[in-house]
Amino acid sequence: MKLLLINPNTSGPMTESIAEAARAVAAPGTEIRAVHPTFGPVSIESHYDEAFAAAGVAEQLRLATDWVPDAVVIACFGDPGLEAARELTQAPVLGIAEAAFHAATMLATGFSVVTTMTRTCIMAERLVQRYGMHHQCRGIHGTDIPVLALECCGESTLQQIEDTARAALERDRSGAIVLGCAGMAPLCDELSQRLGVPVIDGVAVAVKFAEGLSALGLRTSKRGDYAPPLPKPFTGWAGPLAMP
Ligand code: 2AL
Repeated sequence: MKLLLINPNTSGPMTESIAEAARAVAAPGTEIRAVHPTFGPVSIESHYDEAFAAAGVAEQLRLATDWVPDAVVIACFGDPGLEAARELTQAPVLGIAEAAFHAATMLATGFSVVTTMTRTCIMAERLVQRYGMHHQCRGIHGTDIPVLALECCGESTLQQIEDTARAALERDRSGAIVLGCAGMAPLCDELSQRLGVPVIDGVAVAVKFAEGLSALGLRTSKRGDYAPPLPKPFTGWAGPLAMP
């Protein structure tokens, strides 16, 4: 199967490390193409960043005409542009936050999220509510590690995430940790070993869910609001992204 992995931020090195984490768990028959938008923020840490990132995700789906994917993964914890992406394709589209939350609820009665900047905790909280996960999500904890610092993550950054996760497990009485940034994907195995509880990286989980849905022949519903967007002109720089 062909899996389009979209990193909604425009960092090349982060796109590569996310792709590596995705390929490490992918089945032998899964071909992963990793891309990022041609415009927008290098990291996504605010509503403003997210607004551009959502358009960037749509751009990358519109560009995927010569290589039509069987499934799509949006690899940013805010799941920017997820529902727009579902309008644009029949392939299943998975956001890493939604995928990680679902996996966590199957592995523990309660989970905690450990993320990057504290300000993004509020954004994650709203995502949890939108997905109806507020009964199982017991806490969201910031480390104040900027997203781009995860590109070259040393022991002190890893230790900071581990310490925050340990405190979260204790304080929230949680059974699992959800990693709140795609840039944390390469750290998942090490953190799992250190913490001794399920540590869920949404990138890995979304790849496996995508493979499963695709293998079952399940596609995004085109009945209702995930039907293709109505054709109309777009103006200004967004002109080329208009639906014909
Ligand atoms: C993210 C993420 O996954 N990628 C990015 O640029 N920002 N999310 C986050 N909470 O830091």
